Amino acid sequence: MSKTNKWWKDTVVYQIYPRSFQDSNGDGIGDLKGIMDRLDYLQELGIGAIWLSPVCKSPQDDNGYDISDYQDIDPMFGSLEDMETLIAEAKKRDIQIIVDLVLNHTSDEHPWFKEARKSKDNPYHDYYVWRDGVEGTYPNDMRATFGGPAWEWVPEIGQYYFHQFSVKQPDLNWENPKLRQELYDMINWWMDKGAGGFRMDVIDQVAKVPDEKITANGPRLHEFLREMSRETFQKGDLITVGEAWGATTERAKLYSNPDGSEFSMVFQFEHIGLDQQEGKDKWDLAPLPFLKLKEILGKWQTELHGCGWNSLFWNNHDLPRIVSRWGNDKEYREKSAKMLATILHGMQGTPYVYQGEELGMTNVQYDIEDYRDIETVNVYKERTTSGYSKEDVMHSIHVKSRDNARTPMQWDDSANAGFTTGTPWIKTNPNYTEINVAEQMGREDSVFNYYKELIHMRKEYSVFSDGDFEMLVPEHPQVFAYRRFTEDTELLVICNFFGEQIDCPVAIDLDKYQLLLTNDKENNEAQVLNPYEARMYISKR
Ligand code: TEU
Ligand code: CA
Repeated sequence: MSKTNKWWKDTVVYQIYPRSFQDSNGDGIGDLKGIMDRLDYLQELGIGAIWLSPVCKSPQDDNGYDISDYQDIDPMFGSLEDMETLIAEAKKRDIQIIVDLVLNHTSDEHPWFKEARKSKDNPYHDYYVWRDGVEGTYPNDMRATFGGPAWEWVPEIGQYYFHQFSVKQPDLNWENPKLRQELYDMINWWMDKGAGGFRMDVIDQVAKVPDEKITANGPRLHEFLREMSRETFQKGDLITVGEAWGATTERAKLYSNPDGSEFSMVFQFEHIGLDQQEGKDKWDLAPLPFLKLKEILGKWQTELHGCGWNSLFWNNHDLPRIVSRWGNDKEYREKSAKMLATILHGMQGTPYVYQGEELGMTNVQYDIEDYRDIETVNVYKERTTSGYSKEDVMHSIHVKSRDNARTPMQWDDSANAGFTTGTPWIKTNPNYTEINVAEQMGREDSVFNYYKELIHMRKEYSVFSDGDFEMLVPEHPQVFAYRRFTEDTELLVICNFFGEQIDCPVAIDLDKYQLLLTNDKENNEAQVLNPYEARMYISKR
């Protein structure tokens, strides 16, 4: 147990993307009953919480991140009763359910928006962000994340509404205190239902000021978040995590202030943009600057120590698979997947495992017809009509598409990977016959069993949650190494990030340390690192 006694400091969170996890009724879409059937698997892995991507009622324009009823479940996933059962069944296994709150926008099919667009004096009008204008002349040139202008014309009332994402995701107006109260009531309702925590979608964008082209980190952001926390989270013992693409360490200290005034932690994305060309977007690929990766992760470790809390993740439903991205998904797939896990889980913070990451699941290379993600479909259209070659665009999509993370979970080598008896909503990665849960659970040296060990170690040694952090050999071009230390224990993590054998640049004192975990049991030469080799040492007592 960590010194500060916050349960979420010793736990590992598992993210489920419900539509791709487990289908229970053969319609090809994962659902809540499917998740219930797999709770024993998650308990075996050792996780303490599940972050469920949105399951509320939604037209599914953005796979549930466009909510039309915050207080009901989409029939595609089940019923409210199923959700209550899932929360209760998970609790029996000491697993909390983290509900995904999409508070920056709703669906355009949400009753609030349907009212809001009726007239300027409708009581719900001011729940959203409107600007007067004339058709064809946008209030300004802001663009939406999924392509096109960020403004949509509503002829009936002669106004534009603001949307940072798709046209079907109108932005909520947080300047309106009535709207904020309405959201808080809804959050409290989920707390009464037994939610163990919340993940907050693009929370750094709620305090926008469109006239000044401010989207992230608006001037009233932390004022709003403190109010929300006071009115809701602080009444419970929850894990709360905000998604904040624009977070700096300074801001993260506010978000994750140990006084509990905002959240438990945020997802920060500073390292996530490293393999793209500067000033361009995610599709404009660049090699990973390894030294920069170390510098950034190290900075977050030292700067938040004692005055904030990190979330640790390589993957989520928006990101390509880490083993394909920064590891090697060919001959060193298992080894590099374990190496990446070692780096992440040894650091201070709460680790997140995205479904399938614990198997070393990989990216896919589909034809454009087989992609389902709105962002991918739109960028293909946009780029192929604006001069990029089809080959270039498809290459970027293969490397970065969000659908890399959204292919069905690979349970076994039966048809459709055991995900569904019907036709899956998105094609299964053909490598499921080789990479799947059934195969890995039965094999001692699998990626699954390695994750399981990492998760258990965190519970056993408090140095994982409490220890100070020191980056070792920061300028070394191949090795990611660091030590963690408390008054009585030291943890030493050494990883070869690349595929060549090298001399270990860190001197390992074997009188002082004992090996805790390795992905290369065959190597007896402490001062030689094999390709993608990862080791964790702990000081002897
Ligand atoms: O993502 C926030 C976000 O900014 C992403 O759209 C990001 O820019 C993109 O994925 C990069 O490729 C959150 C959710 O995680 C995402 O799934 C939603 O689509 C988005 O918000 C809108 O709700
Ligand atoms: Ca289903």
